[in-house]
Amino acid sequence: MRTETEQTIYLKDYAVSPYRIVSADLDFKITEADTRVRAQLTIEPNPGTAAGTPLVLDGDELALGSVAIDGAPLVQSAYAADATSLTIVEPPLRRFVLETEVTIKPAGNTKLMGLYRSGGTWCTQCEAEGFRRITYYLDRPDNLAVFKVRITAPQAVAPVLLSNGNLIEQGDAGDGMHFAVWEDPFPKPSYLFALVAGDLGSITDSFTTASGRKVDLAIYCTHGKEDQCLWAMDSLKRSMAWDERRFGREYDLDIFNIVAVSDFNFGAMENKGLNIFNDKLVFAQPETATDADYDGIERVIAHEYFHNWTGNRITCRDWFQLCLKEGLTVYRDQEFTSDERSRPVKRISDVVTLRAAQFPEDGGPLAHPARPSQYDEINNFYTATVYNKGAEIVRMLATLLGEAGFRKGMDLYFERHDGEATTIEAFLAVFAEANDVDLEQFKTWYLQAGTPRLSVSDSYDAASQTYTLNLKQETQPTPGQPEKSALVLPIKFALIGPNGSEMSWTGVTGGDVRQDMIVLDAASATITFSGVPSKPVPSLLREFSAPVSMDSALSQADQLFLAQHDSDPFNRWQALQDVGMGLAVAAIDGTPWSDASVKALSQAMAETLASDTLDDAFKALALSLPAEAQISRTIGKEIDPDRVHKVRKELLKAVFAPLALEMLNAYLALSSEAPYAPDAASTGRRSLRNRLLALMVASDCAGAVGLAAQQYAGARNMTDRLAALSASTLAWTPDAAKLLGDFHANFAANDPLVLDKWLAVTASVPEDGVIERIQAVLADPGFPKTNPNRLRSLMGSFTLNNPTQFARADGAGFRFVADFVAEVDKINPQVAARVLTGFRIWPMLDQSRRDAAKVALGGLQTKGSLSRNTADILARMLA
Ligand code: 0A1
Ligand code: ZN
Repeated sequence: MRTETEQTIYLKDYAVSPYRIVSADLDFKITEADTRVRAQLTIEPNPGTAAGTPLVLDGDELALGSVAIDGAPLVQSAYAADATSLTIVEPPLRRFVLETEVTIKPAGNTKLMGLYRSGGTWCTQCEAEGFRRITYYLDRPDNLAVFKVRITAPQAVAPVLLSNGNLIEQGDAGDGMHFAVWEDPFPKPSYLFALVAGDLGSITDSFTTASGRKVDLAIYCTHGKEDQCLWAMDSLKRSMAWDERRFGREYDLDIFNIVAVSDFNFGAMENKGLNIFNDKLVFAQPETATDADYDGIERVIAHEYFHNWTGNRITCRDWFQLCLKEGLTVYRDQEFTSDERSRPVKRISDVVTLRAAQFPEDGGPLAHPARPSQYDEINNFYTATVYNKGAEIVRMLATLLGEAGFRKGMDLYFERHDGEATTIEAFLAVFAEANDVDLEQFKTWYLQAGTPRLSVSDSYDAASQTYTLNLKQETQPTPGQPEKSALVLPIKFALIGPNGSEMSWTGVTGGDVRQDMIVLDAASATITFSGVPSKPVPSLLREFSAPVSMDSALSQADQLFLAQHDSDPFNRWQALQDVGMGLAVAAIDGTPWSDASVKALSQAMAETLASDTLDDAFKALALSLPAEAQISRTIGKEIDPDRVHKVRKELLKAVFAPLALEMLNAYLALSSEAPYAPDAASTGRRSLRNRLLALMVASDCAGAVGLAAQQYAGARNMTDRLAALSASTLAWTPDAAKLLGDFHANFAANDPLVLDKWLAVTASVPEDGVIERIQAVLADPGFPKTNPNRLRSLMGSFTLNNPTQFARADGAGFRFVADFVAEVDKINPQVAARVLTGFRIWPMLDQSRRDAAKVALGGLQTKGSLSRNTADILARMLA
């Protein structure tokens, strides 16, 4: 059962606030010791508010100085302040100005919510509920106000003073202080407020919008890192142009600023006109950043920029609607990357991420709908379900409505809801109206948790030339949702004939079939195609058109046929994965693979590698077996991660060792002297070459260990160096320890973002001794336990990428992580809660591991005084 506590917030309880803040005049006086915040809030009663209705403002860790209304100080009895609120007992029933003065202490703010210091810089993070840690406010997304912000700070330590909107005044404030005044003309919720004060370098550029307006662009960063911001700037300009082309959306202010900071709980934040970024998603240079980093920067820069329309201009009415902005914006950033790079490669990568991050969430104790109906702690709902499944839901809408229909709906959404805080219902309504369709059943995707299982069987009748597909969908119960209903599944498909080309048919009965798509909206359907001259192989769920897990019951021969002939690249890739998965799962269940079946897969891999029509990036993805976690999830219960690891390793060897020569030749042919470039073709080339290296090392090919060491030493960019290092450490080659030491000494020691790579590699080694090594890192007095990037690289990698050591049968991994969570919870509850989510696999493990996990989680529960973030995850994990 879902846990319910006195702090549980329910969607059904949503009510408009009795008052609204229409404008906020904020005056910050920043000093080394503390920050004084004076707020003048212009407030009005909402229609229907009765006289005498108290005004309750949110607050958190604020030291209240004074309170006044319309300039007159309030007597003590006229207001009350406690740990979470300021109540004005009887506010006037007309427009008035509430003036408060509070003091906050950014330097001691290790939660990194509200105003805090990162390095020497003062910066803010307000989503979801951080603004209340800056001043008393109606800290809810449906209160839109215009902000004017005056910042006064010491000139020497904070020469740069930034906030949202436009700079309207600046000058000297005496005593070594200076000031700046910023005004944002667009009404916004408090979660989009931002302020930065620090000694920062910057790069500048400009973008001219389609309608000819010049926008000044700047990226601020630590001095000396300016030249590492160029890729981010390039990505920003391409994002701005793309949103105009693809969605007709122009930027609306004259300034767009980005600031990179080193201490940040998430990736980045879309504050109006002043995005704040985790610096790992800004800084890139070939010697320190990998292709994956370049990719992440381009994606997240685009994501935050796209929020300007989907999130800022149109925001969420309440936090239950989070996926209104997040699912839609992830969809938009995925489309951007698809248009800029390779669409099939992007689709495969996104599905790999979905399966690795969202499916386990949906199938475990933390499952929740994309639009949840209750929460204890909203920060625990910035999840793969809200983001990635949210994007899949939008993608299905686009698939069902077609490109033009989807665009019509989006246009209506922008036209109708600009300047509003709105809901999923309103979002769906514009698509229904613009396309004259009923989306009532489709809405269930937002309300129902769990990954539907789509089972397929088929038959062919040669006499009548009919082909029949039987489709069945089922979703398992999830916490709080024992009953599930049928969803609308758009299943893109084709029937492939014996010569490898797509077949047509003359008639269809029994289902909703639209050209290349079956729409299944019932629990099951039997669809018969007539006029089919020979037995086809069905290619189903092309492009992964719905986020389901599919049992297709195809034979290995049919899967390999698809791997060779399917014109949908996604399903070609999927077919190879399915063959590998089938062999691995059967072997773990006790049915070893036959020589013939492994040989057939090996052959298919060889053909993939040799193909002159497939591109390198696609080949790199195709030449792989499903990850251990993916295999475990397919098995679903009584998992023994050691056995999964062992069997996968043996299968990898059996499939790839016979290709040693082909792999080596291809590897050598892909070597390049060209200078590093982050374009799709160069990235694809490196990814295939590094994939081959990893396969050669993992399948014990002769000379591979030395080749990895050679690539490591001779690498001219971080992509190649890190790939050689992790190929060696994952297989724990005789060189691995030495290479790890070298990487630390020569690359990681002086660059925190490179150190993160070393931490992640170190924590992912699937060998005994790793826990002791991580403990030693944490025990080093120089290790910054307040920095989320460092902690996540170490502990996130351990819990998510090292199943054999995290889920050790003796429970040592679980105990270690539980102790870590208890300790870090006191410093940064968001980081602690996120690391704790790694335990979500525990119900699927075998008995002894389940018992060990329960003991560790139970021990954490008895610790007492856990943060709300961690207590919420823990309660759901154990429910
Ligand atoms: N809206 C941001 C995500 C975000 C959420 C919370 C944060 O701080 C605790 C920071 C960022 C995005 O989608 O990028
Ligand atoms: Zn977002």
